Amino acid sequence: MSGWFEEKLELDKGRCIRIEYKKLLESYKSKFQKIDIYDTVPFGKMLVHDDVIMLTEFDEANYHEMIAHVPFNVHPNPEKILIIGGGDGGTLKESLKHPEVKTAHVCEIDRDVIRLCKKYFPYLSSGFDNSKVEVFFKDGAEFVKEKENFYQVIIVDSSDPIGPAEILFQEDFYNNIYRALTQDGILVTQSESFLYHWNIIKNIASFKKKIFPVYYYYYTLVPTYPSGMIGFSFCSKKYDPIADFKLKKADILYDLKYYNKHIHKAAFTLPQSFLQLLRNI
Ligand code: SPD
Repeated sequence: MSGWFEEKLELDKGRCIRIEYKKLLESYKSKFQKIDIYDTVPFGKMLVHDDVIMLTEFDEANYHEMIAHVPFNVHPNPEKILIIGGGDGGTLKESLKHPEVKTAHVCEIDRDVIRLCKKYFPYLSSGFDNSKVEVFFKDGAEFVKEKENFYQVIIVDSSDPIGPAEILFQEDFYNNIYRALTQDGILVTQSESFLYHWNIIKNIASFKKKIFPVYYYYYTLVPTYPSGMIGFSFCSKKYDPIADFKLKKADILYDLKYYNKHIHKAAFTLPQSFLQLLRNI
């Protein structure tokens, strides 16, 4: 049946996102969350967790290309990588475009996300069948505790800091990530909108800056997320995302909708008031 989906997460702030759908294709209550898949009028299929939009076919590339290609085009040899969350497979799909990646671990707490995304978004989740990939159905915060000096790149492709992903926005988790990274490792995390979420960003930036010698915020445009954009934290033990950017690697990437070498640099250019906020932390 058709209708309107409403994301009411920010209703207390007087705003919500409203998208018309042709059909609710599936609604499943997993052990961790409600997972809905809609066929929408303007944006193709849409994945929703606990009534919060995770992705649409229209703009998922803007998010997945930017969370993945930025760190992979900075690190010279990202052989072993870890994706925490990312059960839809979009981040994995983009990561596997980098031939240097030899081992890709995905730690997703909810196996039903992978199952349903394989059914409704097969073009996104094809990476799960790649022989370089191993999937762990575990809590990401627990998983990283077991690793030391192992991954060149870790990507935290999480939902918002409520529900199962709350722990992925806490300081202890980032201390463990630091340990799990190699001496020249890079971490990229979903870090909300610089237009709407200053308090969350201020909080996570305060401990990320303490833990990592290199910290930057960059962003991408995603019209179906609150404020139409979303940002990422780029944290690194060694490499700078602009000074160490490998232009040539960016040039040989294929099948892209959003990312290119110009966007890579532009994404780190931030509005004055927000820059000020980050400098004062
Ligand atoms: N406000 C929703 C933010 C969701 C970010 N993660 C989406 C996961 C897509 N792989």
